[in-house]
Amino acid sequence: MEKTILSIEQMEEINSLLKQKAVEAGAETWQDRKEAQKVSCKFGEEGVCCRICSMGPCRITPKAPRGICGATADTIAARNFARMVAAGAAAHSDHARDIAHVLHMSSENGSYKVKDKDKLYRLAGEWGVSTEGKDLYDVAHEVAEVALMEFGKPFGTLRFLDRAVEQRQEVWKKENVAPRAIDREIATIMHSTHIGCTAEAESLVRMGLRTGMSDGWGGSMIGTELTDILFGTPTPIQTESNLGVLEEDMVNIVLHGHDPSLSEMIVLASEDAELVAYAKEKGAKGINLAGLCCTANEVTMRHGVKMAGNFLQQENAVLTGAVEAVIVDVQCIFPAMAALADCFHTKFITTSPKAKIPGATHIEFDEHHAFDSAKGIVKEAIDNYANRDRAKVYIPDSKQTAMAGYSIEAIIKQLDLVTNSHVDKTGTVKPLADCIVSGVLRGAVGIVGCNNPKVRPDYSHIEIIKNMIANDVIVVATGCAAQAAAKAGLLDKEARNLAGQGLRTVCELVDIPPVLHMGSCVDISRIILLVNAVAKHLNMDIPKLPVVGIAPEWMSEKAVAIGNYVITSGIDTFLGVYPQVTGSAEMVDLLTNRVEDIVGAKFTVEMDPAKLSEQVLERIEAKRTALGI
Ligand code: SF4
Ligand code: MSK
Repeated sequence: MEKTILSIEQMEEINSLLKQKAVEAGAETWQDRKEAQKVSCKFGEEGVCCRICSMGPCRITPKAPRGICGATADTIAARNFARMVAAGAAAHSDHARDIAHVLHMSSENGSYKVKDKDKLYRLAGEWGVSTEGKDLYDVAHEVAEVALMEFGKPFGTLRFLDRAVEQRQEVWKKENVAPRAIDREIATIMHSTHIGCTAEAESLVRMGLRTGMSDGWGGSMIGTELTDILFGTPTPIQTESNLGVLEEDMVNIVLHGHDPSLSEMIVLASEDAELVAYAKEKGAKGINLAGLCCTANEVTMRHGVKMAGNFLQQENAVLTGAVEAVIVDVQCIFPAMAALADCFHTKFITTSPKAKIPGATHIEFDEHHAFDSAKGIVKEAIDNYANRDRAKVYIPDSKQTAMAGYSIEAIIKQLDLVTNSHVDKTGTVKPLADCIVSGVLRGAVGIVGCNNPKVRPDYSHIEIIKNMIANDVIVVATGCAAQAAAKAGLLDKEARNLAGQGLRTVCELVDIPPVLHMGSCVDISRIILLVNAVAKHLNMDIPKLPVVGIAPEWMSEKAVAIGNYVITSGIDTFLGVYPQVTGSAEMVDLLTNRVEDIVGAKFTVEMDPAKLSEQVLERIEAKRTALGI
């Protein structure tokens, strides 16, 4: 046990050793910048600073309770919050749009091919795309076109809403939170928050719910489905995590960002015989890939690529002095990485026109010649191996085993291996539902989201996960939360020894860890669909289930969009960091109380992970009591 599970103190010790390397190299890190920022601006923190027109900026104080146009704290905080939802939904959904374009360019002889034909045909069936007598790629292209229409279709609501349990669909219709086209919802928020439009907080909150839904049941769900079709639906796979996955004598390439259309090609390129031989020619034993953030989750799930770490680990990777290249695409990339890389031999390579960073080496990734383009980028890393300064190298001796790749299909299959309870081809969630109803599992939580220096990094994730599993609550995780779990050894099957008796028994029977890695941030759509499948099986609306979402260390606008679609899906959501709305009592009341009357779920905010865990367990037990189970 001691070997597999790493304590937060052990993790922090490694961080301080690396921080020391930064000091020696004269490099600045996020800790220095946090320190330089001193206390956050109170107006920004509370969400009551408005700068959406040039009469402002206006800040709300007791002496100045209205902006120049008359906007109140409620209006300003609500507008700011709604715009965060719009930006988050845009980021996830634009990622999905790119994947749809990649599916549209897939071909038998091109770089991008269809890997999961069954899933493509299932989706074609769901969307009414005929397959009979058609070439596989004609079907793929038509499905991609239908997906692309979801972004801008003029009429109707999103297709994936039909997947939801009927009771939930009724709520969405009644409350007018069923999203129309994805881009339309984002544009509507931007319009409604323009000066002189919506001033009513509740109306903006409702728009946020609907726009969040355009992410969760739109962009993110499209992203996940089409990524599986292109690159394969994940199956359980063993990997390793933490900075110890870097190798002394290999070309180390760290992939960071989100879009698998780049990272999948880099994986293929790094296995290319010609490039491996080239790396050996340059004196290395081979090419070693490791991932950061959600790109790590994507390539781990499908190829077992090792995970270097999560959001606040990105600078640490460079500080090892052993990384030849950090290759990035979009989202969650510190602009500071360029200057940091300059203190070492590391090449910081940006590849997307959507995320150019001053000081980086920009090599635009060409999807039309994807494999060759990826090979060119990998070659840059190999050429840099000779420049590594051995005196600066420090690879921490810490490497945890982790299981990843738990798509819904994989979870159902894994449960069925033992229970053999289903007969139809696609399987059923009956075993999972049975475990919850019988009380062997008290409930389930999804733990997701980022790191945030406002709280002790990784501590909240790890503490909450440990508290959940010790109380027989199964955990599914995505994004940087999943990687915090991986770094601590909680994705190892051995971690079941930390679980309560019920969960431990389930883990032993079906041979799973107590924390299931379900993928990247867009893959929270997998969690939503799993919960939805259990609700359908039990024929009840989602808010009744003993299921909760937790984002202990969230920081991004994407996380705000996610929170909105998770509650609109009927799942209570606990946050470990306050949203910037506390300057408006109306907004606090709406998000933590009245929104429950609209969608049957609400936000709870608690920064202390022990207290948050207690509240989650209480909520789960209250739901069980209400169900009489
Ligand atoms: Fe000030 Fe109103 Fe302009 Fe905002 S919209 S900056 S509150 S005048
Ligand atoms: S990468 S959004 S820091 S989870 Fe998806 Fe991690 Fe949060 Fe980015």
